[in-house]
Amino acid sequence: MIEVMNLIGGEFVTTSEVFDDISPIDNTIIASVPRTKSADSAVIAAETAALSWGNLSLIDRCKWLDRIADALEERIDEIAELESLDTGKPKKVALNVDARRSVNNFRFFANFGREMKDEIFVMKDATNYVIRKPIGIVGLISPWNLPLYLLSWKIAPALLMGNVVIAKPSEITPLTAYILGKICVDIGLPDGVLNILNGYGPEIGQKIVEHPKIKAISFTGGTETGRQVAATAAPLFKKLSLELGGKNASIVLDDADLEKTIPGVLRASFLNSGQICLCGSRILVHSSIYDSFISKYLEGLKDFEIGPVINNAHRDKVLSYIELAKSEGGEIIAGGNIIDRKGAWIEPTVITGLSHESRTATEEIFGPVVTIHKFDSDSEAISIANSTNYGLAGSVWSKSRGKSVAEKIESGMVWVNTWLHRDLRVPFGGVKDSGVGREGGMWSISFFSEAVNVCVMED
Ligand code: TXE
Repeated sequence: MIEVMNLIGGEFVTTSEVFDDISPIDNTIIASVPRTKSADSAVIAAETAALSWGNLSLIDRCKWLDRIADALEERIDEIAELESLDTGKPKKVALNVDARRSVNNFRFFANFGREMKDEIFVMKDATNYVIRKPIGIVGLISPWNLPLYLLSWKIAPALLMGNVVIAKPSEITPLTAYILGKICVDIGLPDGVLNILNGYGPEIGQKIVEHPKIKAISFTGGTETGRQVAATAAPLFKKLSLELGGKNASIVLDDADLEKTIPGVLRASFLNSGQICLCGSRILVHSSIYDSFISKYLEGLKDFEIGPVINNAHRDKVLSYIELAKSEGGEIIAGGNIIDRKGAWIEPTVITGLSHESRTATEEIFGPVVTIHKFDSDSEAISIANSTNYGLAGSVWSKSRGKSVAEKIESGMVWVNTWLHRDLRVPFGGVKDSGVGREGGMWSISFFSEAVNVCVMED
């Protein structure tokens, strides 16, 4: 059994009380996790490190990100193994999505830092120099679905811009953050630059958000939790980035190439057992190709490999939505049942016949469940896609009209004839109940720094 420890000021420490980390694969206890209730010692450690880390040159911090990336890459199989153990996702998904993209997050921001240009604005009689200063101590809080991938997405730019970090991984998936901490200590990252606190969200997560010396919060998680985080942080005037839930539409227009569309829409439906906020949990199909789409989609589903969902409680939440769908008049055309094996396994489930205004089709389920709806025109598809309180992502599948439809979707990101194809320079985030702010490329640089303008009058 793994004993997860907190990382505070370069030391691995635990707490008097610990709790179990349960594997979703077979419900065995795989680790013990510190139930941390105070952020004070991490804040002191971070404060001690802040000045020297912030005074390093940008280039020196880029080199540190490279060192972290290299060290992660050396242990990439171990990281993938632990991520698969902690989340239940298939090992190859843990390797190719979670572990590789975590390494890439550090490498990307190292290179991005080296290529950043000075921001200078020249007037006829003066010159403006934009300087980006560290914020100081930043709190980074991440969810259980892509544990290291989403936490590294925050840690890399935060460190790059000279901040010191207090990171709080999900209590459900603490293992890879712990490994990251060990790797950072092994390569000699200065003490207190990266601190990792484990524990329950409403306890240590809340403590991080409310701590007066933690000046920015980057949060990824559920919309209701995001609301709580915002309510705590806003009156303290903390910088806040919220990446929340989604109920994204995969829109299949009448001219879509189904040979390419079906695999893409299936992947958007069930990758990571549907536990990615970017997943396409609503599939909108033009009525003229609906029957052909359904038969090809169900055929393709037979070969789609998924893992369990994160735990039994979440499995039961997903099941409750399948029951809700039936009560709302939905027809289960595939799946719908628990898979009879140890762990939190549930069949990939496809539901038709529901109103797009039903609760099943408008509330986030965050599991292997999709609803499929017909439409007769592009404008109707756009209206249905925009009809939920969420606005995170989406995809449009069409030979000729993808971009023009995509531009009318109320969300932060839309893919055309692909899905989850990521260029880390682009803005990532959502609108409405899917969050506030953007991260990625310059958007991360901007969030994790305080821009100061120095205007120099020419003599
Ligand atoms: O979220 P939770 P989960 C969303 C996804 C789904 C959810 C699943 O759509 O809704 O996240 O992740 C901590 N103060 N996204 O269930 O419960 C908690 O300990 C401070 C969107 O983990 O919100 C955990 O570390 N922190 C996303 C983290 O918040 C608190 C991509 C998230 O927990 C807290 C991935 C509190 N009061 C998932 N309560 C996107 N948009 O990119 C809990 N936490």
